[in-house]
Amino acid sequence: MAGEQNNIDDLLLENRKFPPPVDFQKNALVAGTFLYDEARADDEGFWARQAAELLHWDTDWHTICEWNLPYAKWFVGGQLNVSFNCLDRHVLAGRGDKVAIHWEGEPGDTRTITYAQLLDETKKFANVLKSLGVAKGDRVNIYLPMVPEAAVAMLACARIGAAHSVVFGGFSSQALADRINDASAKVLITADGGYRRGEVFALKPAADEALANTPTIEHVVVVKRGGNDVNMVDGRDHWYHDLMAEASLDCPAEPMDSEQLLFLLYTSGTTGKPKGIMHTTGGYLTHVTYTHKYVFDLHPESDVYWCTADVGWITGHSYIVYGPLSNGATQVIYEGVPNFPGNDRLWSIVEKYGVTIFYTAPTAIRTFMKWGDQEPAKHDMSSLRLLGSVGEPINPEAWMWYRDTIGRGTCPVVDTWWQTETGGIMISPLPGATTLKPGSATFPLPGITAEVVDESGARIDHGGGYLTLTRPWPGMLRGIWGDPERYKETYWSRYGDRYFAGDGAKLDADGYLWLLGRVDDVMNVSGHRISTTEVESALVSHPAVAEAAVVGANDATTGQAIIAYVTLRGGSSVDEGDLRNHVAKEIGAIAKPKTIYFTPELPKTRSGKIMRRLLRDVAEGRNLGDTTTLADASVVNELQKRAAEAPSED
Ligand code: 7RM
Repeated sequence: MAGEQNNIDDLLLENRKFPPPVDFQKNALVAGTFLYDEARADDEGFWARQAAELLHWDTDWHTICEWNLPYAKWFVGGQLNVSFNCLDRHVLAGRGDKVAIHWEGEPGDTRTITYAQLLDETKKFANVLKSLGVAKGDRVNIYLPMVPEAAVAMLACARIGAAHSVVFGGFSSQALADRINDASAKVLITADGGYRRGEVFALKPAADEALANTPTIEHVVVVKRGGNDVNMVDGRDHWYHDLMAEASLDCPAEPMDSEQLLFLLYTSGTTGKPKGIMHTTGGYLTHVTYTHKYVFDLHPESDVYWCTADVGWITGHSYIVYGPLSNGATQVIYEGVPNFPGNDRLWSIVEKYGVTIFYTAPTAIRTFMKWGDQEPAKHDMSSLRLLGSVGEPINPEAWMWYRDTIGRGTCPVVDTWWQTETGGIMISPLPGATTLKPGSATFPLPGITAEVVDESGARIDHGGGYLTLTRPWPGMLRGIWGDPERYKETYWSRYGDRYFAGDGAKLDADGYLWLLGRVDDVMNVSGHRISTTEVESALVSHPAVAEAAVVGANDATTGQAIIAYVTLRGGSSVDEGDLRNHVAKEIGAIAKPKTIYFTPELPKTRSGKIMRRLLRDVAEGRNLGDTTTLADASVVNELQKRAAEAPSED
């Protein structure tokens, strides 16, 4: 309950537990506590061992970690090349013919790309970049659909020490121009268009619009994918295939300093201009290689891994490009939407490629629930052995559905908490070692220390509060591009020398961590600080509900009142009053929504996060703020219309 400390209430009680299945444990990389024990005894030594074991270094480091709060440097003095680690070393070890990428286009066309082929493409494209004047330290913008060239472009930048800045193919020309200008990028890599929901969407025209206001761009490389007509500006714009036909295959990987800038990735945040999050070379690659291996219990010789993210999201950087390739994994990359041509597209891909490890977002899982159990039932998905989740808190019922319906009731589910800023996974089970609880990200990984603090910054060991990280970690952001003050202010000012993630979290009696959503979204009802996550989970635990978003809207009596937006499962219906009572029964009367709106869709970002800020605007009758990062803008217009029409409850 709300204490004097003004912490976040702890309302939801979840008692189900799932120890690692015996079969899974038999072959698991980690089945006991040894990694935790080692890391607890000496975390820097632990990370140094990971860096040495998992990566190829051209020069050894002299200092594991140099920590001048809030700036960290890792493996100082060490040198390595990221593309060498992701490609050359596998080929040199005789694994050149191993499939790196099973790529499936939305229309059904496919490409199979081995490590040797990916290396050749990367070397050639690195030479292309050089021929366009790109040098170490420069920035290159990437604005592509989910085609293999996106990975090639990123790896080619890494090979020559240029930093990439990937912008979601779905973002507007204005968003692209802002990001190019903030980074002063020299080259833009884009495509004519890509496939989405059965149609070609044009990218080059959007890029052209941006390019009218991006004075630093000297050259544009255009990948042919959509086949749509494009305008090519003489001298500035070049077809990827033309440049590649001329490019030399000779491009040795140059050793880079461990702290060489690897990429910028912009996070939109809820306020202000996008922040260019900076990631560097040695620490980042150590972190993503280590987490990809152990969290997904990767057996590269037999696993087929599939992460459904877009490369424009940090998950695509860390767990499609860098982590899996560094580990020599075989993976699936799919270009399109999950419901083309039918709602079973993903499951047909699982069956076709024999996917063993599947990593997706809660928003996708709840959408699959909405579409119904008959879709996965059409396919043989017995190859799956491990499931992962990332991006938002996963409601316990969605977790159970995922495990039961996608994972046959036997696959462990790893709920992985992390951020663009953390670079890689921070809080997650190890599937062969951790007893799972549905909806809990469980514990910090070996090498990571996370603590929950109260309003005053004091550590608490039970109940709700604010998630902080207490020690530097290798994949941590190195700053915000061009704005050191904002870096300090955003992450390092609220709780002394702790990193503040901006998320609420609680610890249960067994020490399990439960993420409670962004603290900016926490609702204040009659003095109770209520997390959006817990009310949403209570709503989703009703059998008729697939997805829910709640917000606190100004209320004359209670300060804020809970307004819920609910999407039902296919073929289900429920009475609003019954649903409100269901929430009261699950987590208490204080958390009962005042009003529930039923809606077929919720407003989401392109990476699938619910945009509660917009729902709050709708609920309080305000004009909508920035909607440029919304996946489908028509959703909020529809909700606004209904809010204006709806009689208010009570
Ligand atoms: C990887 C990614 C970061 C924010 C983070 C949280 C939320 C992500 C989980 C989660 C609960 C999770 N990077 N978040 N994963 N919340 N459980 N497993 O999403 O920069 O785009 O977003 O996403 O609020 O702070 S991100």
